[in-house]
Amino acid sequence: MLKHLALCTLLLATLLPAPSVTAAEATELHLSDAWARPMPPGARVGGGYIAIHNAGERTRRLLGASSPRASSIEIHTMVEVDGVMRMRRLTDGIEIAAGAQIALKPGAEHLMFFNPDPAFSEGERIAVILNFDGDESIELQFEVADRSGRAAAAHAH
Ligand SMILES: [Cu+2]
Repeated sequence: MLKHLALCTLLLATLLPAPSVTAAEATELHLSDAWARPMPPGARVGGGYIAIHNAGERTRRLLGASSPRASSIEIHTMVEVDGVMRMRRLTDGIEIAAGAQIALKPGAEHLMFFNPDPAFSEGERIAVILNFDGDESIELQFEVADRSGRAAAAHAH
């Protein structure tokens, strides 16, 4: 556990040159592997993915997100409807149990960026603010990966 926490802190330090935490106390939420998909020309939406580790002792919730590069961001999941996978908005956000790590990833929960202009292109960084319960907001950069979906910012851990 300690090793994991240390690694998370290290990744946070690497990925976030200027983390801003607006909560009164230091965050127990460790964010890593934040990346977004490059968008084909003309696309109106883009997908973003991230791992969130709740190192605290109480359940937390990701409530929403915003970015200067999108008109809005929704939290989506994928559900099967009549044999077809469809996206569905999670209006209550995503719960992160105490001690748990969740991963937003392709084919599962994800952030949906609406109307990025210009479209996300490989190699750029997208500023995003994630809003959690308890009035906690964390700003970080999502790195746009190559088309294979492999993020330069991705670290196995
Ligand atoms: Cu979506």
